Amino acid sequence: MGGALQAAGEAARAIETVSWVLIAGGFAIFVGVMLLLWRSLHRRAETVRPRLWVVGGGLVFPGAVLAALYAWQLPMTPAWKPIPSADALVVGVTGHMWWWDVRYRDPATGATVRTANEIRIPAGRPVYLALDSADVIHSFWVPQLAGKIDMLPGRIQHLLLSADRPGTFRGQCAEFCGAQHALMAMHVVAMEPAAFDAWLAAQAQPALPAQDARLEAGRQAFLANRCDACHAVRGVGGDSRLGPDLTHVGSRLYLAAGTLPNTPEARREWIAHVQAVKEGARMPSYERLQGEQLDAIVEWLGALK
Ligand code: HEC
Ligand SMILES: [Cu+2]
Repeated sequence: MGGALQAAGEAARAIETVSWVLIAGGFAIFVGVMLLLWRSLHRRAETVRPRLWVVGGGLVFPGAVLAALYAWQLPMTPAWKPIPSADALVVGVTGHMWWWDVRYRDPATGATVRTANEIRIPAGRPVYLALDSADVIHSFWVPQLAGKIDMLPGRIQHLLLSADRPGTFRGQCAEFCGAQHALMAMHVVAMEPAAFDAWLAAQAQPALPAQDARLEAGRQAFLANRCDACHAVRGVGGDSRLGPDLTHVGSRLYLAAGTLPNTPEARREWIAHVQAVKEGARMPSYERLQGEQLDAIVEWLGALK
């Protein structure tokens, strides 16, 4: 996983370099100003030439520093600017209060492949993200891979990122977007290219058929409780986009935008007590769902790999 400050992609590394230069330069200038202050306090009798200090220290010096910094960082901006590249993988991400809808194009059929809250990418390949929002302004930020960019309703913003190596990189919505803004995280999982291709091919498939009577009971309970009014499970029912696509929810690492690890206990907790786990989330708590029925749904969702 690694800390948020460990850059794992080209764009993030450029930002890291610029940050360190700005911090070091800012510190050096601060020390210089403090030395001047110290000197002025100790040599009261010295006559100064105010014009020299105002023009030199107030105009020429900052002008020269800013111009030099600008010239220096200019060649670096392509590293985080989206340059359309034939090789790039295109991924669409839409922010919702408070989760992420994620879309790929199936290379075999051209059909849209939908998932949520987890963005898998092939390591070493540029990824071109098309970002927008379904409601308020969100902000897409995976610090180890790239800078942050706002996700706006009705407008597509672009971000180019790449991961040097396989790994899991945590992202977080970085624009206050309502009560559960803090629980709007996501994970970018960089995989070996062959593993990624296999993953995408599997995600493009409809939901796995229920293998036994218990899983079939879970599938029926899901439909009987009208979970499909908000959730799509391809091949089972529902085409609503009010909630995350659950076709392969069992293959995800976390639930509800990084809120809970995807374990059977957490799925049970989530479904029965959504409003205790993530108050205000646009899904009702199913407290009346108990015992067998709840267990069956929890197991069936886990089997949707
Ligand atoms: C009114 C719409 C609605 C209904 C009905 C609904 N959900 Fe949800 N569900 C949501 C929304 C919205 C989220 C995302 C919440 C968030 O993370 O903020 C969600 C999240 C989830 C998640 C986590 C998915 C992920 O990608 O992390 C699971 C699992 C889930 N719901 C299962 C169910 C089940 C099972 C039922 C029926 C018993 C159900 N939902 C009924 C709207 C709904
Ligand atoms: Cu947000």
